[in-house]
Amino acid sequence: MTNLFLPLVTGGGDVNDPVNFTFFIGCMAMMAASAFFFLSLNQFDKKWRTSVLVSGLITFIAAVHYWYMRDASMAGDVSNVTAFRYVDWILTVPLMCVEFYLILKVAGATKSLLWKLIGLSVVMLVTGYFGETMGNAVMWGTISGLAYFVIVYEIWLGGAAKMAKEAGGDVLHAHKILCWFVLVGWAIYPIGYMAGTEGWYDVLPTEGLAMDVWYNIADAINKIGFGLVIYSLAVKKTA
Ligand SMILES: *C/C=C(C)/C=C/C=C(C)/C=C/C1=C(C)CCCC1(C)C
Repeated sequence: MTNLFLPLVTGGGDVNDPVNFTFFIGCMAMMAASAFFFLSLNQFDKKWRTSVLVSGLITFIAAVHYWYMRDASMAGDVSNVTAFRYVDWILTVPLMCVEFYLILKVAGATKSLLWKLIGLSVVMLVTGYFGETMGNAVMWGTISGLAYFVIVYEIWLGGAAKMAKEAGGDVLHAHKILCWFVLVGWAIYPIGYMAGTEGWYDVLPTEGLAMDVWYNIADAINKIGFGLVIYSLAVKKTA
């Protein structure tokens, strides 16, 4: 098994290690999803093409970062994995905010809603990066978690929720599913963070899986699954 992959990487780590293995499979899944989204573009009405394009950009940006993270992980270069991880997120999470904005535009979503969501995600991610790289993981993680809760509030009960209700029908339905992704799918990330950093939560059984395995599983669910919700909304709206 190892020989099959070794020529492709610089490091020479063990592919059977769950962290390395999920980087390989995650990379492949993100590539396949990108091909799927990009090649489907022509079938949609112009208005919905941008949304599906953004789904493809999210998985494509992730695929490129997974390529590098896979290499860094095989080489045992943990700090580069962390850097690539957060560069990936700082690009893809705002694009997910753009997805919310694009589907709610029919109900009059404003740029201010978009910037609010983007601002909150930047706070969430920058503080998370500080927590992973500078110590004080509990403090930074708490600030990050607060920004995350405000995002959850905004889309479930705040301005975005009102617009989704106004839009109704397929848009409301898709918005609801995306809300569940953010509430449940995104909650996997703080679990991974707790598995990989030190704090009061060391007593919890989260250490059973390595931080990067949690993150890789979460990314597959949230990037590909989220994209498929947008895809199926575009299919319904085009039919
Ligand atoms: C495609 C990537 C996505 C959807 C990444 C999402 C990342 C998060 C929701 C991260 C959240 C964090 C916390 C809520 C607290 C601890 C630090 C983070 C950054 C892991």
